[in-house]
Amino acid sequence: MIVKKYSAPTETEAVLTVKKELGSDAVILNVKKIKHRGIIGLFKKPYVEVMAALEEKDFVANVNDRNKASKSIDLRAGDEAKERVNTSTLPPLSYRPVNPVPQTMPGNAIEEKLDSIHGLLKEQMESEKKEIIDKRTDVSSNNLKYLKLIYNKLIDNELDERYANQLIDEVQDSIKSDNTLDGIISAVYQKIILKLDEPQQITYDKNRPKLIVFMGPTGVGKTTTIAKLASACKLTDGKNVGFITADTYRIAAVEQLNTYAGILDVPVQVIYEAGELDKAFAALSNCDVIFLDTAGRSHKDDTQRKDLRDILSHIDSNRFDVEKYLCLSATTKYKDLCSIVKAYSDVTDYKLLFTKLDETLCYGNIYNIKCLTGAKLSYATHGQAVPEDIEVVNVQKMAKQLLGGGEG
Ligand SMILES: Nc1nc2c(ncn2[C@@H]2O[C@H](COP(=O)(O)OP(=O)(O)OP(=O)(O)O)[C@@H](O)[C@H]2O)c(=O)[nH]1
Ligand SMILES: [Mg+2]
Repeated sequence: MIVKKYSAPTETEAVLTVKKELGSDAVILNVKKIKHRGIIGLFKKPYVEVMAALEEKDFVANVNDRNKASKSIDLRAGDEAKERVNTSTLPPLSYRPVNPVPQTMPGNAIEEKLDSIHGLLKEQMESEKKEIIDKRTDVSSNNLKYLKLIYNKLIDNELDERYANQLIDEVQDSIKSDNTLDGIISAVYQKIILKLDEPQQITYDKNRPKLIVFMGPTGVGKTTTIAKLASACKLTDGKNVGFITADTYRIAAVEQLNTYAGILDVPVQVIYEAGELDKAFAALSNCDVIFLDTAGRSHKDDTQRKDLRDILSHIDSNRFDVEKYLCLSATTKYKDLCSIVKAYSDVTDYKLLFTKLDETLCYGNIYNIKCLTGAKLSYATHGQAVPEDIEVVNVQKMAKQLLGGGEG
């Protein structure tokens, strides 16, 4: 894994430099605003430091692909930018940071919060009486003890053993034999962020209206989440929004969406079967963004699942820029989540949207389901309040939580 720091006057410039140098697969590990210290610092403008990482294989591929004419850029902390970035030649920038982690630590430390994880693990190590036994018992080194403690922390946070082992194995392969606890925690932290990948959010296509389909089990928060996102679409992004509900199984469901539609002043169409979709699309022909709310169904019921398939097969992807979100509650048991995603395995290209993060202390299942499905993460909701209780998944925060940093 390649980890590099880039500094620039603004976050956008720093991220553009990352994308230019490491390519669009690079993952932003951290963003911090740096103020110059001392009296001289009062006269200097603050700058932004971005830490980015990339799997080595991607880096090699990017280097090979990179235009030979492009010169290297030295934007180390404190240095003046030696070359301005020509933004017109860069790959598309999909990164929009949400809640960057506040930073106060200077220099090389990766995260202020990782210190507390370090303390936590150290304490645990001191109180650890029993011998650490794992498949690598024959090699006795501090590294293995540290890795074992980190492994236990990940399991405590409900990471599936399979994924925890995979993480530890990959980190073990990449660390030096005499690493410090800090170094090892940082390596695992960075690996988790790379695995969680850059979360996706709603994008707009200039040429086609957007159709956003919400799927998922009963009661996970689909309709509430639609209201949260629709509010941002309309009020922040200034889009013409419309709603379609296919949830006619519960009288209250139509009423619920109608209530949100009334508050937001957006039109609603109700459909009873997939065949009525075209009529609904025609009625919403002036909308830039249409949210389609499907009925929450038992993933175990084949007939109910067929209704969703009918709806999806009726959608013309040439006419609409379609995005599908599979809503899952972060409070659902891992075994049930596995069975739910299995039931949706024939639906292609969906994004994962996790709800009810406020009702759990452990986010391991989010990591597990991300790894299991390979689908991109998107938003996470953390409460019932509309529109505010939603954000794009903050992978840095999540990685810290998985390592025990969110405790207390
Ligand atoms: N604590 C918490 N509650 C939430 C969150 N999102 C939604 N809810 C609540 O979960 C309940 C169900 O929400 P809905 O939006 O009706 O869920 P749904 O998936 O549309 O349900 P069905 O249409 O019946 O399948 C409501 O009481 C919501 O207020 C969240 O992030 N946190
Ligand atoms: Mg609903």
